[in-house]
Amino acid sequence: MESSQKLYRYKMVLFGNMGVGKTSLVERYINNKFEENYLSTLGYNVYEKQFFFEEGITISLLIYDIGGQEKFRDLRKRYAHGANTAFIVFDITNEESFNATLQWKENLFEFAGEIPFILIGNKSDLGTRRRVSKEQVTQIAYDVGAIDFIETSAKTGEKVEEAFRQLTIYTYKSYVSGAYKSKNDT
Ligand SMILES: Nc1nc2c(ncn2[C@@H]2O[C@H](COP(=O)(O)OP(=O)(O)O)[C@@H](O)[C@H]2O)c(=O)[nH]1
Ligand SMILES: [Mg+2]
Repeated sequence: MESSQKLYRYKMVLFGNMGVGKTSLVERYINNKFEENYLSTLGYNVYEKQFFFEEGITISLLIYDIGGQEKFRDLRKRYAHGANTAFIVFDITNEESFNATLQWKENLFEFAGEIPFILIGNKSDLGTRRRVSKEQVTQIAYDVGAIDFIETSAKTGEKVEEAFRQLTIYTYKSYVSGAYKSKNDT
């Protein structure tokens, strides 16, 4: 029995337009699979992924994936309540989803407080249909105060694990250092 094993648990949410690939990213990370079509779900699903960080420290990410009713503000509010960390996701082939980034950040902060988040440009496998330049993304990532910007493909799996891992570690480090105050502490 490991008596000195400490478990740190954080709630993560994903914000971004419908269709950008939020559910697909979660499915890829949790189950390592990709399906072209998902049935809309009501409410939200919760997954847990534990990450062995170092001797004696395990970080658990509770990943909340919002379902098809995500356009409703009340649901998003319930969904985001108490979240510690987030992805804000857009689709690199969809300009409208990119232009919504600032609004998503404001919505996230309104419901969850000022929590750390990574900006994700998903569908990197569709590079030939790219509608958003890396320069534009670097700028908006800076403007909204994202920890980082990562381009992923839930379809091929490119950078998906890295993105979740990076968020997990950054979240742990920032809450432990006191840079952010965990809602779960109060
Ligand atoms: N080519 C490609 N399609 C993707 C990717 N991620 C998601 N999709 C597709 O985009 C659509 C919306 O994905 P979904 O995960 O349901 O988006 P959500 O509404 O943000 O949860 C689905 O048809 C997915 O198969 C990706 O990385 N590449
Ligand atoms: Mg979804």
